[in-house]
Amino acid sequence: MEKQARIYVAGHRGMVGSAIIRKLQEEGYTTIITRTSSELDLRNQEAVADFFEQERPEYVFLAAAKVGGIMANNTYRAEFLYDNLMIESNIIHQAYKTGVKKLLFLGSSCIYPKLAPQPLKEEYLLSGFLESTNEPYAIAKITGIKLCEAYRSQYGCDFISAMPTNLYGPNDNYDLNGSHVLPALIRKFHEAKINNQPTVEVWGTGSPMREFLHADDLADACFFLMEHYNGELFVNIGTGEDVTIKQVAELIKEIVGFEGELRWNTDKPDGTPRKLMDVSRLHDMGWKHTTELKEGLERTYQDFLANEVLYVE
Ligand code: GFB
Repeated sequence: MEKQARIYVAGHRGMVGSAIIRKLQEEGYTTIITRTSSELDLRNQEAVADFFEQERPEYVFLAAAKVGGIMANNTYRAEFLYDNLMIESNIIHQAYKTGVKKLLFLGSSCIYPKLAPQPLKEEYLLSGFLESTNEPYAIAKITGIKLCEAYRSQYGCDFISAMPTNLYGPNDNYDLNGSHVLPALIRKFHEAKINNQPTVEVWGTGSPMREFLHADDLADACFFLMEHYNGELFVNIGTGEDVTIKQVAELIKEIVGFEGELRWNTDKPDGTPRKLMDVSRLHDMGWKHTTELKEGLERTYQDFLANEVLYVE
């Protein structure tokens, strides 16, 4: 990508999009195009068509999506399917129509079958049943991958897809009903410490395993792929290491300095037992993450403290 290139980052206010913007700015890109959701409803086909006609982006990072943790996925099943299908269909189709040079679509590790062998290799896609709590989101993300593949094979578009593992970092969602596990636990332990509560409720059994990647590492990998990859097969992005929810809960408890007890609520779902990414393709290309979990969580807790008023309305 030339430094003056017109780059559209869809979803720039979210955790992923904002990390991509920081990375592009750091690299000296000067023409970054953004729209808030109130300026442009990405579910609206006509509005997206007008936007692409007017702005004519040359490169697109498709980081806009309706996202959330296990409860949000399971509760708002219709929106997780509809909103995500509309957003990605509209953007990918208009990118094709207006001759975008390259597009990167971001998916999720939940595209893999619930009981796929570990670690998850890219070729395990569509080899078994999905996990039920996030099936609508996974179906939408699988569709996004297939859209990129189809526009590539039929029209020769350079559209690539990347599948990040579970993410965390600045601008995460700290709403306890909608958030993922790390921001939820940072907030719960912090508030419990401040209010001298004896216990904190943690969901599920604690036995599921998750891999966590810092959003800045993800942005770095997205930039790397945009510069160096133009294959048909999507690419996993992760650290290649995972921990149990119990281990990560203990780690956050220690970082925040909460001294009470954890109370496991097994009425809440565990979700997928394990979803560890096989990141050997990305490693073979020459990219590796730099932020380890403990350091990343310490930074994230500092960011939470600095922005608590913004993050917790
Ligand atoms: O991060 P999380 O919501 O999403 O939950 P998934 C991960 C694990 O942490 C589950 C447990 O086993 C939860 O039961 N957990 C423990 C908690 N305490 C909490 C808590 O207070 N809040 C939350 N949210 N979880 C999502 C998918 O799955 O991951 C999406 O639903 C997407 O589609 C995303 O793929 C990356 O890892 O289970």
